[in-house]
Amino acid sequence: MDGKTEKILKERLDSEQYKKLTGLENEKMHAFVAQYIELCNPSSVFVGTDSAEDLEYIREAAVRNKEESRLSMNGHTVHYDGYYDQARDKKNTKILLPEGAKIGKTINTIERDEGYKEVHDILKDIMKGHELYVRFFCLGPLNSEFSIPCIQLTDSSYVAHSEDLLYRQGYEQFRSIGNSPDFFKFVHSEGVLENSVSVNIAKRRVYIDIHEDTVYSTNTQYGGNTIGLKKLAMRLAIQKASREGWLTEHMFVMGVNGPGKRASYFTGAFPSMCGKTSTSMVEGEKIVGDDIAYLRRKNGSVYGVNVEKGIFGIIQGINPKDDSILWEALHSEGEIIFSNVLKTEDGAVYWIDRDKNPPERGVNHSGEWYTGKKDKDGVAVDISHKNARFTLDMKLLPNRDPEMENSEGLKISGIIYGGRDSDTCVPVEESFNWEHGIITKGASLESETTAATLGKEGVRVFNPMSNIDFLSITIGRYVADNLKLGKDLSDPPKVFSVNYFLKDGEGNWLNDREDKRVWLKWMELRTHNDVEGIETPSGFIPKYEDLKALFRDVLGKEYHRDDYVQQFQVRVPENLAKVDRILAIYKNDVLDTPERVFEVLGQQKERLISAKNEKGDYISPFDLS
Ligand code: SPV
Ligand code: MN
Repeated sequence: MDGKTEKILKERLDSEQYKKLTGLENEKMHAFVAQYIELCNPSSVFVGTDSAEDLEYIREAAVRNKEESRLSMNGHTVHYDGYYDQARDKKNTKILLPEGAKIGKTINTIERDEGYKEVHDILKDIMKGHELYVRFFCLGPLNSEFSIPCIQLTDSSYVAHSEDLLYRQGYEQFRSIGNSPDFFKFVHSEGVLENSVSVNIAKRRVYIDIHEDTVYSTNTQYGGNTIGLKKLAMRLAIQKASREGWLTEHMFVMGVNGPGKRASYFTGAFPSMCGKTSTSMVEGEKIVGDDIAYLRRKNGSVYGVNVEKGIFGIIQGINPKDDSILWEALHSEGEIIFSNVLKTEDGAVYWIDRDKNPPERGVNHSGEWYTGKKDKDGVAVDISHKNARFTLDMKLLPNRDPEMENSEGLKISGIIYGGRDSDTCVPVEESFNWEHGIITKGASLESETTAATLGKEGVRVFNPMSNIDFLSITIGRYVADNLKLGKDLSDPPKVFSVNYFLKDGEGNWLNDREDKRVWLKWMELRTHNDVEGIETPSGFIPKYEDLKALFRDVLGKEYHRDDYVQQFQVRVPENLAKVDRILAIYKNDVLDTPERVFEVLGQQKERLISAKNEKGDYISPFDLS
């Protein structure tokens, strides 16, 4: 290490921490730690290895620093983010780009030198009076071609603690890379705290340096803005994947059990609040991961891994009937961080729609809370925040698939795209082939806004592969990378869409929440060609007989013909409108749309028009087979 680095580290680290840091011989890592200690100026520095003692230190620090407080159940703690710091800050999240570089208008950017100056000014002395935690993690399974070593600097013990639950420890992984400069770096500071929450929200920034693989996050605590390895690392990993020929996806990974002892792996991309975690957690199947996957071409197929090992999940609505496994885990002893929920006097927690007996008072993200409370703008304060979360290591879940640590990754049989769609797509459909699936399902994904998000309800938002918030490359290049992943493979995954949100003309749901368990089983059977599909203009849908049998076997329910027809009829006008909306976006808003996108969407449109001419606007599946 150079003289300046050595001087800073010797001065600012006690001998034990110095020994841990220099136990890893990596010059670039040492220089990075020294640079940000000097700039951020913490009062002390703690370096974490993978040891149980070091994990215990972080756990205790989170309580000592009052970023978390203990609940009555053993291992449970609660953390609060500031009232105005409850979600990802899209406006202040920017990619640093050299002058003149372009990545399209959906991605927020700032000129690199200007961004550096701004964020370095904010970081100056920001950790005064705070302890800095230096932590090592690994994205993806250890010792694998998927592994990406990471270093996190943060002055939040809550962030460090969350990462301990969510990511594989990486001190030893770092040792194995020696002096390699190839790792991701994160600098986070919560800034000045009052009542344990960040107060300088006006200086909240998430700035992403895709050339140096570094992300800076300031004056915020909410996990989506601060947990470096989660959505911040995704931007770096999407760049890296594009350079190296693989994919970083906003996807769960799960094993679906088929006949006999067969299990087939699926990945699934859904925008936030569209049932992604609950799908990956359904009863009877196995969870590998609920949020982020890396996918690679291998052995004539696609292999995937869960980038994480824990879940940072939405808690609103979790109830014993629909989420039996999570419900049980959230009510058992074990290390769980609840965030932005209501804490009652007896140290229990409550969230929106937990059950029908909400307590009348307690403490939540707004401070002391009581029924009818309004905030300073006169807006009613819910019992918990809509984006309130739980954080746990998946080892607390009985349905966790131990194959998640397989360093080879898992062979993916199917990829699922799902969004919130009240009137267009059928509940489940298989595409004709990889290219058709990527273009008409993944790259055409839309989701309707809900009452839970700001603005008007029911507005369709374009969200290709549910990854639009995290892209650090142009949409055209990203779609081209997706097309390439499955091209000419002998055994590519099948590509499906699901839609849990269909409504009838009166606004009633056409499906129950548990029906997704049937769609999963049908997709599993299709990946082995065990059942036939019915060809429609937009893909293959299930036959009534097959669903009838599955509804009976999986849910013990009678499935009626009328329901099938209502759910699976081809809605030609709505599908045509969707193709036109998507074509317009790729024509007008995307800089570098691959030509195949126009061709494949154009063919879909022609198929829809000829079906309409032959059979009318709404076509029963019985008129197709
Ligand atoms: C999501 O919103 O997609 C999440 C939570 O998984 S966050 O970490 O905020 O991205
Ligand atoms: Mn997510």
